[in-house]
Amino acid sequence: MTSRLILIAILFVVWAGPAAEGAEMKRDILWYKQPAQAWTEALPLGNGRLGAMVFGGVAEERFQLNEESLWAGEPVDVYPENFKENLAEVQRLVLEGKIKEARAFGLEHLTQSPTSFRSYEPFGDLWLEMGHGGAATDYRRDLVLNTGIATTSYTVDGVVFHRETFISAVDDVLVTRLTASTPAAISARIRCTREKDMAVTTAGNTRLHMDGQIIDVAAPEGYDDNRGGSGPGGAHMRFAGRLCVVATGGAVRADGDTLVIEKADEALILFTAGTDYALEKMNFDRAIDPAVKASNNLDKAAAKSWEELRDAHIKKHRALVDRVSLDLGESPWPDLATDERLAKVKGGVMDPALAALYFQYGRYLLMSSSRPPGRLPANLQGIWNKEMWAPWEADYHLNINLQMNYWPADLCNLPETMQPLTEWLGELSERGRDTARRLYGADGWVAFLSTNPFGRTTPAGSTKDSQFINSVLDPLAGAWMAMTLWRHYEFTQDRAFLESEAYPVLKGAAQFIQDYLVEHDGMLVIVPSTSPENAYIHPETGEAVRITWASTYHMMIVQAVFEAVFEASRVLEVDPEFRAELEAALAKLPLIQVGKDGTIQEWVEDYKEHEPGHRHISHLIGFHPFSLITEDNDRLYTAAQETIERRLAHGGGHTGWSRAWVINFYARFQSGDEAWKHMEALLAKSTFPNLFDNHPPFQIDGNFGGTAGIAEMLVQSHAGEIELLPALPSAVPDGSVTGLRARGAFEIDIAWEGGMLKKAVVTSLEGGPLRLRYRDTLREIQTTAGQVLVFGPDLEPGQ
Ligand code: FUC
Repeated sequence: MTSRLILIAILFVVWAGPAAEGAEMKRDILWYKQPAQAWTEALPLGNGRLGAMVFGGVAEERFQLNEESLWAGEPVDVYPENFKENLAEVQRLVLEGKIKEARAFGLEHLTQSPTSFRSYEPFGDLWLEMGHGGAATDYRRDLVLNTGIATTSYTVDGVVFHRETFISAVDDVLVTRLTASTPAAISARIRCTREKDMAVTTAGNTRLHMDGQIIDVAAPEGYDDNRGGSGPGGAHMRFAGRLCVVATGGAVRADGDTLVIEKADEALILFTAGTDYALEKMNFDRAIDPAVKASNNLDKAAAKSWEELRDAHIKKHRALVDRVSLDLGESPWPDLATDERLAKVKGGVMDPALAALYFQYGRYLLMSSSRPPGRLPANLQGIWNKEMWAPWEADYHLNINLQMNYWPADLCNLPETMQPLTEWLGELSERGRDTARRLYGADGWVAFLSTNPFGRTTPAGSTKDSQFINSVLDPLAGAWMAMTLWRHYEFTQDRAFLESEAYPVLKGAAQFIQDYLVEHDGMLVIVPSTSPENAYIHPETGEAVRITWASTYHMMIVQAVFEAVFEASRVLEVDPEFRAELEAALAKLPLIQVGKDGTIQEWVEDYKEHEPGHRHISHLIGFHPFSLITEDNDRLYTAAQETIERRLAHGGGHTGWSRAWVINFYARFQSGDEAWKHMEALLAKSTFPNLFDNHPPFQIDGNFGGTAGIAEMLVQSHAGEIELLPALPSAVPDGSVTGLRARGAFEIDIAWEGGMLKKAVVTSLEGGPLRLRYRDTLREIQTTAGQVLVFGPDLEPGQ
């Protein structure tokens, strides 16, 4: 047998092996013909808590490791004195049009050091220095999204080597298995490294212990270096990693701070890690010993065989992944590697199958970075970060980014990814209640632009200026985030969730807003206000300024939150008085204005924008992700279209997430071809070889926004109906999707042909009214829980 045939045989055996895998499984695979040279070529694994980037090296394998809670710093909040009184002064100045004075006064009185917090950190790197040489043939590495297993295989000196790695959500460990086509061929040195503050020791001949406590690093250039809390040597987070090797044949021995595998037939390496972070405290809990936690975890996993670990992992993984399948047609280059196909798109030839892969990858990334055993939501980089000070701290940004991360959660049938977000947001809102009271004397809770696992709910920013402009001026960022919980209820109809988890958070957001609103000219408005992160040209001074009152962005959040809380309280039959107050307040909100250029006015006056092509398109949140502007309102709908066109004409959509938002906008405009054009641009301009979104730099929101955008081309349910194929691109005339979800708790399968609906299957998960639309046909049916309805091309009942 040639080595290639052996390789194929091994691949087949491995593939056909586990009973958990059905023969019918369609495989979504990222694959490459060479090892990753850069981090953005490596392949991500994750179980919601642990993350790894697999490089697939030959002479040396590298797993760059993450643990979701490994953050520098500690809880630090800042409470400028007399905030409420000084805010009142800023409000007065803004309403009198004294913007410059308002800015100077606010900057001085509403900010306080430390303005910033520290960063999410990588755990370190696990290296496997292979005993064989580096000259390999028949190289291939891949990531099978359906199983969550990354595989590297190659031949050196006639021996086929094979490495499979996954991170199990069942056993909470990273598992890698090394095999070879001949006995006694596995020799490797195993090292674990981290830039700072970690001791590595061996325990016996088969274990590595990594123990540490974070030591501060310097803030990046441009930051006010005033991060507060404990500095160097202070009380930062403790962490530990535990690794063991189980070899078959040969020997394993300790050598300094490394382990050496000698001439084994096969070797299994298990790794896990933990910290002393406790979500309930949003702080360290020194009663938690991360080393004990990690060791216990490792011991349990090490008692299991490779097959047991792998089969349990695959079963759990597939239970989520398999819910949705998507076929957008064949790739023009089915035999090319993923990076080669991406290069073709960059060269101007779209690949529909690559878009479908991107979609499944988005689902894969969300479940890998936000699900139990994880407790924290997906941050700006999901869970994957290699920098000791990550861009924007890899924090939670609440003025689009964290929201976008969860756009696919329900739509793409991964409701369990909402769990960490829900719990974290619940804890955050508790901290935010204290802040609302202390800073504003307000009820409810507040959170600003950027926050973290330590529950920062006071304004933050890298400098005082950014603390004031991005945070102080945007106290409704948390309220926008709360709407994600409302959407989860809309999709699931889970009343218990609404009652115990969503409603307290939503109501608190509405209470804060209620207290923060100011009566002005008979209207209720937000003062001061801003529109993330854009500026307008002040008509008198000609300067670019960002302070205003009643920005469209803010007033849309107010309306959306009030309407959601109104509806939620009605569903739960609670708070009738509060509901009446909200209703009265809703009647006093200013109407959305259309500017003289025909666009939705971003600011309270029809100012000239400073950056007409700005990446943030916040004045359209009423259109998407909210549905305050729908086709029913012709004037605003047309203005929303003009808005996006104007942004794009001036270079908008140039960052990954901004482009992803544009895809969603066009899907909502039912312009499938435009949406597709921007999907192509997302791949061509903002995607790395490992299909990570390139903001730049890597930022995961674009992946999630793009994923949701593709789903929104196929099913929408924001306007009181479930609409099938609302924005089907003409480039995708034939295809199918199964398992998407819609509001009202429905699961949707669709097949289409020649650009037309062929068949739809709607499963009613909870029972209730179904309003199903395809083009001009609307069917209204009362369903029962579990009912499966089949429809033909004109939505006539079929089979
Ligand atoms: C906001 C955006 C940037 C980036 C950062 C994380 O500041 O304007 O584009 O996404 O968040």
